[in-house]
Amino acid sequence: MFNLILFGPPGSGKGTQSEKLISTYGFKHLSTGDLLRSEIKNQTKLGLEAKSFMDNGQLVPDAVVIGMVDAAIGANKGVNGFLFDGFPRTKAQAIALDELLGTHDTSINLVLALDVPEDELVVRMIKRAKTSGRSDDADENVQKNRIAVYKNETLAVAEHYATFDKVITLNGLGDIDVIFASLCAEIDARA
Ligand code: B4P
Repeated sequence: MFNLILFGPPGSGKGTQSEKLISTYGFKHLSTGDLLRSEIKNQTKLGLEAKSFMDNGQLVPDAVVIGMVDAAIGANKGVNGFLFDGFPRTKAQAIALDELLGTHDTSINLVLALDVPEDELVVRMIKRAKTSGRSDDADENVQKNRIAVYKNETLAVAEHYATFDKVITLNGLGDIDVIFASLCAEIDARA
């Protein structure tokens, strides 16, 4: 089993590259952003709770997200590996993920971090806002807040996995297929 975290700031292309990686490697895709948006669409209690955090560019509380991931891992026993996209986003989530995977006798093999300059992130989110229908894309202040939250809370995830020598940082700027090829090279060297 090979478990991968695709890491990076909001708008760095995690979702874009995840789609390509799952069709090449057959990972089970676990995007907490997608799971949360599905809960909102279905107007579940969890979705209603998550929406106000997401609309403000804040993180949804750890306990809510960890519970959701626990259920998703439990529902997908026997897969070849997970691709975690947008999770973990805090050190507490990273520690919880390590424990969860441990109970299934597996662990994170690799963290691939996409490096994209801040001004490009904003450009991408403004562009995505035209088609995504996402309320968290539309407002520039919300985008700035998401980047600040990334710096204050999410960078600690990369630091956590760096202590286990599991992080590779790649250029996330430029042609999508070139970035994809560089991600594949790192996976192929280890899988
Ligand atoms: P997410 O759904 O995870 O989304 P994201 O970080 O905004 O974007 P991503 O990096 O996937 O970028 P994309 O490929 O779309 O999070 C949304 C919200 O959910 C969070 O703010 C938070 O509130 C909540 N949430 C999610 N997970 C959570 C957790 N674990 N804990 C707490 N809260 C959580 O790319 C962006 C755009 O750029 C696209 O339009 C794409 O077409 C374009 N693009 C991609 N690659 C490009 C390239 N190389 N060049 C030019 N454009 C490119």
